[in-house]
Amino acid sequence: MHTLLSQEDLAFKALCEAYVNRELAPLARKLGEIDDVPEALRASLSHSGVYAPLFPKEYGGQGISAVRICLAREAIAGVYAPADTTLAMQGLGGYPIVLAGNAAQKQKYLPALAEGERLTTFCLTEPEAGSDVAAMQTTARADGDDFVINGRKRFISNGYSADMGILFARTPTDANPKAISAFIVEKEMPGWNVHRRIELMASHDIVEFEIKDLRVPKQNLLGTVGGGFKLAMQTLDLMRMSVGAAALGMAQTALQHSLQFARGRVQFGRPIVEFQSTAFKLADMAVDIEAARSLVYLAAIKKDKGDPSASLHSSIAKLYATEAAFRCIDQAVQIHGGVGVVKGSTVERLYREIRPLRVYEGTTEIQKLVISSHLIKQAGREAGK
Ligand code: COS
Repeated sequence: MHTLLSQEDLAFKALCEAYVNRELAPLARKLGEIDDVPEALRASLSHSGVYAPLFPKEYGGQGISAVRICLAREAIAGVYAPADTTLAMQGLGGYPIVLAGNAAQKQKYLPALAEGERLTTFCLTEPEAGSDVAAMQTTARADGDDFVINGRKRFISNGYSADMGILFARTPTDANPKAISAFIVEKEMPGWNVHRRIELMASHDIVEFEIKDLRVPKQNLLGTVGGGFKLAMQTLDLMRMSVGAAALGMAQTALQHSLQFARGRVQFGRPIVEFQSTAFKLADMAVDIEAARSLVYLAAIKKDKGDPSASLHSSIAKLYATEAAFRCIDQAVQIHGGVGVVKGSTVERLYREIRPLRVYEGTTEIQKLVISSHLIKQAGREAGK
């Protein structure tokens, strides 16, 4: 698969892997499972260079590259999931500004995000609007020079640690009563409060926000009134395939640990790797990983080329890679036997960490909806020819 990558992509991949081995892995051992972004992690990520493919050159990045976002997530996620979450949120909260920000907004926010000086988040999901984004109930009402926002946002990753975020709210007009708009919000703005922190099966900075009379200056409207839904979808188009890349990184770690374990673990007088029941599991894992890698890189390459089928392929890659990684990690636990279910073992941690990836940024079932709707539209176009 690596033959598909350019020399520059391979150099970036090597940079990410060197950073992970040299700095992130020791930091992960020191910090352990965390539910916020400590200063040490913030600082480490900000000088690592991994944010660079999320931002244009003129704002401190190296140019948006889906391939490199995927390479960074693949290298990081299997070693330290909280670092991967922070990288992902910098993309989810930064890319809407890249897509729809005006010159002043880009200048104000993007360099600080590219530097890692500010952390951001993406406030889309609500208690009554998870898969069904259009059902959102948070509203923004124009009032003088501001919008006044009221509502709730739930399952917001890095919500506790982020300094700012992109917040989506309903802005009904006579012409479009269902309009949704996007706003740039900052932690200091009164009315944007963490209502509660949410404890997940694997430690994660994730919160529910209560938004009460949050006054956001009109200059913080991102894009056009009513342009928020498409902006959210376009952002997910870029980032969904990279969830697949993160899953791939986790599965790869599970395979490496399983191989090492199976070569050393002796049962019935032989290392268990010599039993076909183990060897076949390892082979199944390798096949799943290679297939997932192919789909993730293909989607990312299509995205970088501006291929119109990139959205379809992003969903295919997210769906396949997260499901495949879940299968691999389950097999890894099986190979490890009792050791695999001991709290604190690598595969036990991965087993908890992989599960949410089949849910967030669009469940597997939502990816199937997106994929089938592309197929149906395509068939309609062909029938109309
Ligand atoms: N890019 C640009 N525009 C898009 C788009 C995309 N990827 N996907 C949809 N749109 C547009 C459609 O073209 C349509 O435009 P028109 O009204 O001009 O025709 C509009 O957006 C509405 O699209 P659609 O009818 O498909 O919207 P639905 O309400 O049926 O919802 C899904 C579509 C289910 C795909 C969407 O709600 C979704 O992605 N849900 C999952 C949310 C999610 O991932 N949450 C995780 C939060 S982040 S951790």
